[in-house]
Amino acid sequence: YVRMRGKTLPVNTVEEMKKRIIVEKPGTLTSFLEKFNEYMHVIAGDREAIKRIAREFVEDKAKEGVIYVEVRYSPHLLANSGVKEIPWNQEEGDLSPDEVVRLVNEGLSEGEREFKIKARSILCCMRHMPSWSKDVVELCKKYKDEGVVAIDLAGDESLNCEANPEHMEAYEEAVRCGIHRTVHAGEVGPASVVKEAVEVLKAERVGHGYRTLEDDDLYKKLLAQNMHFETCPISSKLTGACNADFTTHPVITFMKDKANYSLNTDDPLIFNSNLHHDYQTAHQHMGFTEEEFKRLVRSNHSASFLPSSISSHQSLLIQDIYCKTSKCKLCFKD
Ligand SMILES: *[C@@H]1O[C@H](CO)[C@@H](O)[C@H](O)[C@H]1NC(C)=O
Ligand SMILES: CC(=O)N[C@H]1CO[C@H](CO)[C@@H](O)[C@@H]1O
Repeated sequence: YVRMRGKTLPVNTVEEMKKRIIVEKPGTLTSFLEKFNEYMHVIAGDREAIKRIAREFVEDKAKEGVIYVEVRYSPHLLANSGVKEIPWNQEEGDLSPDEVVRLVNEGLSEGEREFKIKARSILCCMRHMPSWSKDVVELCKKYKDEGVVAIDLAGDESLNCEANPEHMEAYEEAVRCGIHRTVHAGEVGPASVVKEAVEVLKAERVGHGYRTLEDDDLYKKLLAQNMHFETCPISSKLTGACNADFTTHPVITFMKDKANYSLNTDDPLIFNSNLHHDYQTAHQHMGFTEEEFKRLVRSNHSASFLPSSISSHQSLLIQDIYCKTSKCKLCFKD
């Protein structure tokens, strides 16, 4: 398939590819992000691949027992036309970010029908590409009723700490148009990035947010506001964002303080992981009890970016799935 498109990967088999991209030992966020260079040039610009990945993503989540998922991506990083600075050293082609969003929406919808779960998407601005952000918010507006629920700001916080004016304008527009907002912040960057995300960009959820704990005043304020933290335990270990010792993980502080937070996978492909692995880690190494999982799953859903009429209906379903999952001992084996 890869050869058909005239593109090459540096390997011959899936196993070899896995070896190249899977992160097994703690590294840095920068080295983790470099893994995308190994394969994104093959997927970006390919209509069939993009739609198929979206559909199969829903299939994977359904198999994990998830019934509602929000998945995030950068439309620009999958396009090869109509983008300032075409990514991954691709030749100019004819797939625009707008069409990427339509393809992903189609793939997710097909997956929803086939696997009977709900899948929504969040479009990412990239810290190092402020010139894309205006497009991103426009795409969020355009596809608001077709599966896109929010805007995000992603990328390497360790290289690009402060939000650029173009990111700020995009987030202002999102606020103005009622687009939900989340921002990767305090993953490897300092607490000041979290402060900016919340105070300037008006984020309603903070992606990761571990380093919020370094600023006690900010942390207390966010606790009081019930700010939501999207934590990703396995990811945080492998990107070096947190200490590899899970028993001292910031998520434990969030748990003890009854913060508003969720457990998420981040990049299951590169971490060779899934949601059960994150829940299991929390159970085995962070002292999470069944009570806490129940509280999490219930508050998770109130933090989803679905309209509230849909989300109250979902609440029962999520609890139902939680019970099934715990009975089948997937999360709690050993
Ligand atoms: C948690 O945060 C989300 C996202 O901002 C918010 O919608 C939800 O109401 C919060 N939950 C609680 C219990 O405050
Ligand atoms: C803990 C928590 O936030 N629970 C909420 C989950 O969502 C339902 C329905 O929206 C609310 O009634 C709960 O208070």
